[in-house]
Amino acid sequence: MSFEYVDFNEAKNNQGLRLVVVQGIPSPWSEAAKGILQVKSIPFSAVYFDPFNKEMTPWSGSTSAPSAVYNDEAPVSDWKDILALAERLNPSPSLVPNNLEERQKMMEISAKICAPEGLAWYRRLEGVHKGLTGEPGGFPEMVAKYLAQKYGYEKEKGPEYGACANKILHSLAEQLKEQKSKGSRYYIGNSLTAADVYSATVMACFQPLPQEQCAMLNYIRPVFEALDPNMAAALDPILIEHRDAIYQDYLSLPLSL
Ligand SMILES: N[C@@H](CCC(=O)N[C@@H](CS)C(=O)NCC(=O)O)C(=O)O
Repeated sequence: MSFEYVDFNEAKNNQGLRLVVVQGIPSPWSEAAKGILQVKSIPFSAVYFDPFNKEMTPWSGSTSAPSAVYNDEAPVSDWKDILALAERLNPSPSLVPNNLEERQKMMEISAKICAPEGLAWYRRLEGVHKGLTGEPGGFPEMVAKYLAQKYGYEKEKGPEYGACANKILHSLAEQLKEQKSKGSRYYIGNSLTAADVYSATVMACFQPLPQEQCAMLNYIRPVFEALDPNMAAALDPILIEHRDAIYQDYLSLPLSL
């Protein structure tokens, strides 16, 4: 299912579901939100997040992206709230298991990827640290400064960020291997859940899809591709195999950034 981009005024004046997304970067939270809506065939229009547009934040309810604004309801921007909104707008196919234990496990894995102090969070701070300390593979300095003040960068923790991300990569790979040994290619049970979508989309921060499929800003690609030896070792091939299978079977390519 495809979607179209509209400008801010059109988005504001429209009804239905409007999704504010990051432009030119496969930002995991934005790509996961698009993916979840597409898997569930929920129509939406997308609008690019503009941190300089003073009218955008009061409307979207967030200083970041994504945000989902449905009709005249209060906007939602937390990944859990966007998932809950999608489940409400179209319960089927459900990306949240019915079984309580499986649901808890699914939310636990998803939080490891999306929550503050999760995988995407630490990977971003790792790139910020490298950018601010002049190490290769970091965000350009201006971007690093912007992200540092916005997303909780602490200089003294700089060297730990990569190790924290690696630990999570390791636990995700372990979960996929355990599932594989039971004959499943999904994180939970035997069918697609939101955890699969979050994992597939966050891999862009470690091994983005080729430019033909993921036409991202040229100064961000080297940052997302930069892997020090520990991170390269933590990025188990099963994570990329899983990503490729989920994109092939459920998500849209090329990405629309
Ligand atoms: N709202 C998300 C987090 C969203 C987020 O961190 N968005 C970043 C992605 S890099 C963003 O909008 N960055 C662009 C900016 O801050 O200008 C959540 O559920 O925690």
